[in-house]
Amino acid sequence: MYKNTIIIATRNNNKVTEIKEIYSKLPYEFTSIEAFPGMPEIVEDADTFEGNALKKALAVLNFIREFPVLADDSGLEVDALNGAPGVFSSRFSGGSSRNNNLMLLEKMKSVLWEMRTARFRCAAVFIVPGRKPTISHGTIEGRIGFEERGEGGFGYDPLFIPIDSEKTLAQMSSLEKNRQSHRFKAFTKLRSAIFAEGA
Ligand code: ITT
Repeated sequence: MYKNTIIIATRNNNKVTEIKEIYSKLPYEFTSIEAFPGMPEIVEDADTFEGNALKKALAVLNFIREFPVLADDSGLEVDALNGAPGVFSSRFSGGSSRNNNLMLLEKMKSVLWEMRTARFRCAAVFIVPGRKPTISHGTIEGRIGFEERGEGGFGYDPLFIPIDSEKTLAQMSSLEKNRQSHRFKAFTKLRSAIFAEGA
């Protein structure tokens, strides 16, 4: 119906790679918004991941109009920081991902291992022109390490150690991360909606 093309509404190329890998067996072609120049900037000012994911999906759908759209809003919640950085994850330090990690380590420097619990959350949205959006959620529980470890993944991955793992997400292969991540769980739940909508 839509020539098998689905648009991924993110400017984060790491997310695009992960979503394509999670959906690698689906018979669709996934295209990032980078292929559509002139897209207006999307202001992510909702106070939930779901709200921001819906904003991204609808903004891209309204701009492109003819293809179904997938969007992802995600972030890290740290219990010792009362859930921060949360929806501010990408803007935590106002600088790069590296600066976000250094700032997180600094804020956690006196927090003991047992109290370093945290989780990544992902809200994923799928929307077909003229239909209601489908929303799903995924989380992965873990702890914040005492130093950055690993070169893989992106964002806070060098600090995030899943429960039952000794490695950070950044020390895992992309397949290992993508078997358990918040993004994997949220996007796996969306599969049936994608088929049901006949994208
Ligand atoms: P888009 O809005 O264009 O999708 P973004 O990177 O700004 O790209 P978000 O607003 O969803 O995306 O912010 C997510 C931030 O949360 C991201 O920049 C990372 O800092 C962090 N994050 C989300 N998922 C992550 C993951 O799998 N590993 C490490 N950090 C992650």
